[in-house]
Amino acid sequence: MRVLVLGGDGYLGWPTALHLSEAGHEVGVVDNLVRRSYDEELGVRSLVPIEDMATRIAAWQDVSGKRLAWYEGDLTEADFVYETLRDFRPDAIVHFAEQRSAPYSMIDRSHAVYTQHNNVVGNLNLLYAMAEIDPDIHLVKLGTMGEYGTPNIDIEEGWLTVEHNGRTDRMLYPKKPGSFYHLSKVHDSHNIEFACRIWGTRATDLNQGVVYGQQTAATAKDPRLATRFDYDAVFGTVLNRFVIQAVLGQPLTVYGQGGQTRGFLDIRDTVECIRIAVENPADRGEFRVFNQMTESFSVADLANTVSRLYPGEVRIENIENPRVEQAEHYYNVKHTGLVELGLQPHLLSDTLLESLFDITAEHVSRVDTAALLPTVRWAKETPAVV
Ligand code: NAD
Ligand code: USQ
Repeated sequence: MRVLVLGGDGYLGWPTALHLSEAGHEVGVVDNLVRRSYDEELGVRSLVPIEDMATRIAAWQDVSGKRLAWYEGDLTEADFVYETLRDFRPDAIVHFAEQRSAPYSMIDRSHAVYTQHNNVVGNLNLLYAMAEIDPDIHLVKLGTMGEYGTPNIDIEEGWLTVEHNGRTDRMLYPKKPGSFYHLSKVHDSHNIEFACRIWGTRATDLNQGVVYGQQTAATAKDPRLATRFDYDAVFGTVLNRFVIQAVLGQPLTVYGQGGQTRGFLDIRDTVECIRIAVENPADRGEFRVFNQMTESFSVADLANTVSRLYPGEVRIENIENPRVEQAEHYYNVKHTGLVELGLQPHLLSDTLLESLFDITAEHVSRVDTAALLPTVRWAKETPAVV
């Protein structure tokens, strides 16, 4: 198949592009490289050094003999989106290309507006271009488990059958997200479902949990193929951060008491889930939703696991939670769709954590420890009464 990977310079997009290429697909990569400029804005960098796109693509050709097509541009510019689709003529589009940090979206008004504009407008341009150029294209869109929030009922895969006053309907599962970033994904999901309903678009929305890990079979083949590994409090995700904090001898920053529970998956499962979704397309007009996670853990469980497995001393610190989120809650998620299509999950293992300790130790001198502590707060100070 011809597969266009949007956001192909990112943490997950780059390994996915390689995985799809290795599986025999013709792959095109699209990115505006904005993720690299967030690093400059925040004064941080990936723990593992990453190459520029020209070097990455040349390295993949050296290693595999396969070419990747490269399109540099911004999805919020409609002309660029239309030209890219006309040129590459994809059978499937994997859409990772969004601002994906919850804390970044909560810095202030302008970061919230940027996040929602970037994500919602980029996705809407894409839906129009697909419908007008080739409505048969299958969109595989990265959503997030955080769209659902933490409701006090079981979380289904995207849809819920509701009985109300004696009548029944199948509705999109109600959403209660926890940041302006997570909200942008809810807006995207609604726009995609509407496009499927009115234009017959085919789409798979992958509500992915928090990803951990840094290597896949393809990226491990050459250091020039490495993907990014973020440790800072804005872009670093929780388990990756705990691993890095342990190796640095810094306290693991558990927000609050750590009773928050989330869905997680290994980066090797991310790339495989995408391959499975691409190779098993949704039907025309179908808005298909999969919950892309393999296990649930509380933040406290994760900190204790890292502390148990790290060979040195580890300190766990319960710091004031900078976010507004439920401290303790029910969490029971249905996630059978991808397993039914053949996913064989890599569950969190001692060997994976040990390999992450080694990767971190190799690059530890690149860390700026000041970037580890959270500075973005969800709550607003109450304005003074005058
Ligand atoms: P990332 O920030 O590393 O990658 C996103 C890429 O998209 C970046 O390279 C960025 O430059 C590009 N991009 C952003 N806006 C763009 C635009 N307007 N036009 C073109 N390119 C643009 O993020 P990631 O961790 O690889 O996440 C990828 C996707 O998966 C995101 O949509 C994210 O919401 C979702 N997701 C990530 C996680 C996780 O734990 N990392 C978990 C669940 C869902
Ligand atoms: N947390 C800590 N300590 C830390 C960092 C985080 O206790 O040092 C807690 C947070 O309070 C939160 C949980 O860990 O309860 C997860 O936080 P996170 O930063 O790892 O993940 P999140 O902000 O939810 O976002 C990440 C990705 C995002 C993706 C999402 C999947 O950045 O792109 O959408 O995971 S999900 O959480 O399922 O929505």
